[in-house]
Amino acid sequence: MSKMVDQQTFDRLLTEFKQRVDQALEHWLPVDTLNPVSLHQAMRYSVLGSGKRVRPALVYATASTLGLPLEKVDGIAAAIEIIHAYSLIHDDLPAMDDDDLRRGKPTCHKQFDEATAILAGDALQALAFYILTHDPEMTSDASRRLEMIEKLALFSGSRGMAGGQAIDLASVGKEINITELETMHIHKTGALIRTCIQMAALTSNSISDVKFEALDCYAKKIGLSFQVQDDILDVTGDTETLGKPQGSDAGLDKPTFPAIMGLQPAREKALELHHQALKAIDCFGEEADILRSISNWFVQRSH
Ligand code: GRG
Repeated sequence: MSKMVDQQTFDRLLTEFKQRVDQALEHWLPVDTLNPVSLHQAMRYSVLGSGKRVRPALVYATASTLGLPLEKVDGIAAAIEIIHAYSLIHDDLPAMDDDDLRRGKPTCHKQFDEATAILAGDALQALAFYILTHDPEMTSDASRRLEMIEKLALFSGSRGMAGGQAIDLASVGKEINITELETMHIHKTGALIRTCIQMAALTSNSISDVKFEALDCYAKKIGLSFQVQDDILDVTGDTETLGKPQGSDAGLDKPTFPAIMGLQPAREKALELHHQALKAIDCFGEEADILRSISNWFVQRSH
């Protein structure tokens, strides 16, 4: 019977995934002695070091579930983490959330300056697509490579993450209902999480449509549970553990799951989404236990 991996194995796998993607990121990021030095420093500052590396973990866990060699997805994991880093840099800018702290350090525009932070985000976004066009391990099939590039473009653009951010900014100070809140997060956070799983699955030459759909359904559920837990932590977490100011969403008058439905119902919703995610991948055996554990991590995490 399928279950979750034990905590020790889970911690070991997460460390292994983090080390793999950190190595890939180091490989693809320009060195900080290269001109323009401050731009390259800002890119490296925002990508390397801390960060939970949730999205790379999902890429590797999907590859592992499908029995694929992890080298095939190093480039995908790095490209998605780089898109994530760009989104955080831009999200923190004065024109957006205007945050001073990210991952326990000054935000990119505080450490450097606003123009450098904007350019670092822009350059990181371009770098992600450069990786996908150049990584030799991903696939030897040019049309499959194009399909992967299309996924990342679609899910990170106006019909995905950037669109979700636009909905988010437009909803500040407004009363929105739970369906509207979900729509915002399905785009803002969920789209990139779906990309991780879909892109990793696309490196397989033999995955069935049924299994692809099962993984995508799992991704949709955990994309939302991750965000519900994020909102809960904004209320219950502390600044030091979160690495960003506690209460920052409430402070910006942003709609959140606990604000709309109450803290306890939000906790129950996160758990329900976790159980739906587990059910979605019922068609897999113990090879998917790592994905089951990641879903559990998403709703149990404290930062
Ligand atoms: C600016 C185009 C653009 C998009 C920004 C993702 C996003 C959209 C903004 C981030 C704002 C935010 C705090 C969203 C909540 C969920 C989330 C994505 C949290 C940050 O991701 P983690 O927890 O961060 O994976 P680490 O630091 O661990 O990588």
